[in-house]
Amino acid sequence: MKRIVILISGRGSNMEAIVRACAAESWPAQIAAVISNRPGAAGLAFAASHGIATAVVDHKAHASREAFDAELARVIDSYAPDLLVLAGFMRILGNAFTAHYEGRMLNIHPSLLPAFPGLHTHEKALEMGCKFAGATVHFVTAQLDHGPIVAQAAVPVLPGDDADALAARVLAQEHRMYPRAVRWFVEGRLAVDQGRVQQLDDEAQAFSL
Ligand code: NHR
Ligand code: GAR
Repeated sequence: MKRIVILISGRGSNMEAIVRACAAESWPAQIAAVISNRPGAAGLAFAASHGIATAVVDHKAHASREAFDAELARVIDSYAPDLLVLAGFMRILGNAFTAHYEGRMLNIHPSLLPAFPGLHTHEKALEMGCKFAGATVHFVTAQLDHGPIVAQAAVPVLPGDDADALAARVLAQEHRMYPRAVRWFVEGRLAVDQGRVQQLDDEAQAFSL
């Protein structure tokens, strides 16, 4: 059984989609813990109600980013994860942290990378007049939102969209794509070669409406 630790900061709907798929599809994996940097994160209650261990590592209780990263890694490693999943996790992680988990840490970012790394992606896509938007699952490296791409989901930008409407359309695709990508990892179906990720069964790494 592969052990998965999921990091959240808020609602946790992607975490919830992964927890449900892991159970419904009987993955050879278990969610060992859900950890939040925000004490009030709504996703913690869902995890606890499903019998999953939860923990909070509050970034505000640490004097520096390095101290936060070190405490977060200490708590994560107490659950001995094979895979670390960022699911709406909102703190930038330093080089020591990313090096420690390199090759076994995934993130979902709400844009079609390499467009719009960082925050406020839906506002930026609307501002640029993009006709498609989406989300990307990638391996996490030291460079923010630049790691090897595992999967992407594209959705149309529709006339009259505001950031909330676009975010909701993207989020529905995130909930299909992220569980699939995590399952590929735990089943050993991903190979990374020269920064590019191959799905070894030739399952589509492109998702769309
Ligand atoms: N860390 C590294 N090194 N590399 C990545 O690819 C990372 C990462 C940490 C988080 C998620 C990412 C996203 O998908 C992620 C990828 C937070 C920020 C941010 O600016 C940017 C990107 C992402 C997550 N955070 C502010 C900060 O100062 C705080 C914002 C807040 O607390 O609301 O850390 O979008
Ligand atoms: C998701 O859309 C995710 O892609 C995005 O935040 C939302 C989290 O929702 N992630 C980021 O913006 C990371 N900086 P959730 O908590 O319900 O999964």
